[in-house]
Amino acid sequence: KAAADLKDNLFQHILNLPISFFDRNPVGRLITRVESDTEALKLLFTSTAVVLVQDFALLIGMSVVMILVNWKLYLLILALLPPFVYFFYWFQKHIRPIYVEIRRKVADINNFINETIGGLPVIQAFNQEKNFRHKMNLHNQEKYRKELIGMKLWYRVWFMVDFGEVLGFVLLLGIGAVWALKGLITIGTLILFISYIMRLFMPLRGLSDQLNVIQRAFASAERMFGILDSKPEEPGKVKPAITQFQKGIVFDAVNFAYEGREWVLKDINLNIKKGEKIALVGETGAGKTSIIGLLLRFYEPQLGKILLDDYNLQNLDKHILRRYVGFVPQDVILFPGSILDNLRLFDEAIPEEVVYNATKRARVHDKILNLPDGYKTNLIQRGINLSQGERQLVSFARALVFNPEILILDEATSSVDPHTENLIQVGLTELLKDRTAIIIAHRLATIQMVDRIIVLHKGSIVEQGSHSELLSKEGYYYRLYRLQYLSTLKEEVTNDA
Ligand code: DCP
Ligand code: MG
Repeated sequence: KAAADLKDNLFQHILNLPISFFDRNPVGRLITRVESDTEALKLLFTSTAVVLVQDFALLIGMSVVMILVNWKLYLLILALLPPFVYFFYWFQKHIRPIYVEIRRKVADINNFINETIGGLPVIQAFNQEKNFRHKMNLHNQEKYRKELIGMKLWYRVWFMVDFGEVLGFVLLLGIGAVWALKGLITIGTLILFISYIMRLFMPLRGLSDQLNVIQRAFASAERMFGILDSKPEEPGKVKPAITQFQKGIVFDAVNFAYEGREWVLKDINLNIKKGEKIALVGETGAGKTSIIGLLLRFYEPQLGKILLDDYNLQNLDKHILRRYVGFVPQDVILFPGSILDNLRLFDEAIPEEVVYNATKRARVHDKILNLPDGYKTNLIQRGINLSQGERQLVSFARALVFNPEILILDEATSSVDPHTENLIQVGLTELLKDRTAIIIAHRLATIQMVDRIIVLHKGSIVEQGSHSELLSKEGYYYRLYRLQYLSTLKEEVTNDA
């Protein structure tokens, strides 16, 4: 129960960690923490704790008998104890960091396997299986080397216990025999002590065995607490009484960088009124997705502030913020479960009718019905049993299911064929009538219906205005548009030819 609770706690903690945490901690490692590290702790509680109590009771019981029979002889044996205590102390001090490293290596290996298998199509297509096998081998060897160091330390302890047993035996036999000859003790006492000392070392050996498990468990615990200690996202304190998005979103002199690297967004000032539809355009890496990451509070800006209806996002309860927002991420994210589960994110309170309504708007309803199990079709491995475009449409429909006031589309339909995209455009215009929307698109033809186009260049806003305004300016947007327009024209010409 304790292990299951711990697993549950860890998982729930991870669910609430800020997205930036996952830039630093690869998934495979976290899986190791949640799954196998908790198991190591479980072992400590299930087997070790019981054995420890047993061994300890045996030690105490035998000590009592020995003291009662002959305390002087007992003291003699007790003299062996300090070096043991010291040795155990020495052992645990040296073994812990090694076990911590072994756990880290295990996590790295799990992560490597995870990411390699995920990328298998690329590895096989380029015939590079042997490189990955070699890399895996390196990981394994490193772990093996660490295990070996631990093992050697461990054998020293074993050796020490064995040696102690023999030493105790010799001492007893030597001194005890002399005492017995002198008549200080009886032969019976001597025999009792000799048989006891052998039994005394059994729990001690057991104890040192357990010490191994304990140290491994502590190493695992240390790694787990590393996660539990990482701060979950500040939830934000302000819970506004009004549950209605009223005014708009304001970016006020926002500057942002990932993890102390160079600025990705520089002095962003942006005022999006409620009901307004804006588009973010700009070349790859300009910072479009980053702006959205800030708005959803996946990341916090280092300078400046973002306001939603006069509430500083930093203080606003993140759940309230996110209730307003429907988000279609640039990379489609699907979960193991049916398409229906994916569309409503396992929230069974959402009626199926609402879901169908959304999928019809996203032009994916018929496509889903054509699948062998329709809406019950199980998505495996992040939806590899769907086409890229179908996945995008499901992701898009999901945002519509949640019927958000603010819709954020990050390249939501980039893999969808032009015909379907056109149909979606028509549906979207109608759908967005009373909503606020932020749309990122590389294909400029798809964003001409928005109220305002924001052009980003290297993290700064360089131009903004409507499609026709920006064209007449003959600046960045004009050049972007001409490039795309010309290339489509060329295509048509070659096709006609
Ligand atoms: N970046 C980073 N760490 C992350 C994500 C991004 O350091 N976790 C950097 C890489 C980019 C810059 O931030 O140079 C801007 O990234 P964006 O994702 O905001 O770029 P765009 O969305 O504009 O690019 P694209 O059109 O390719 O999606
Ligand atoms: Mg992007």
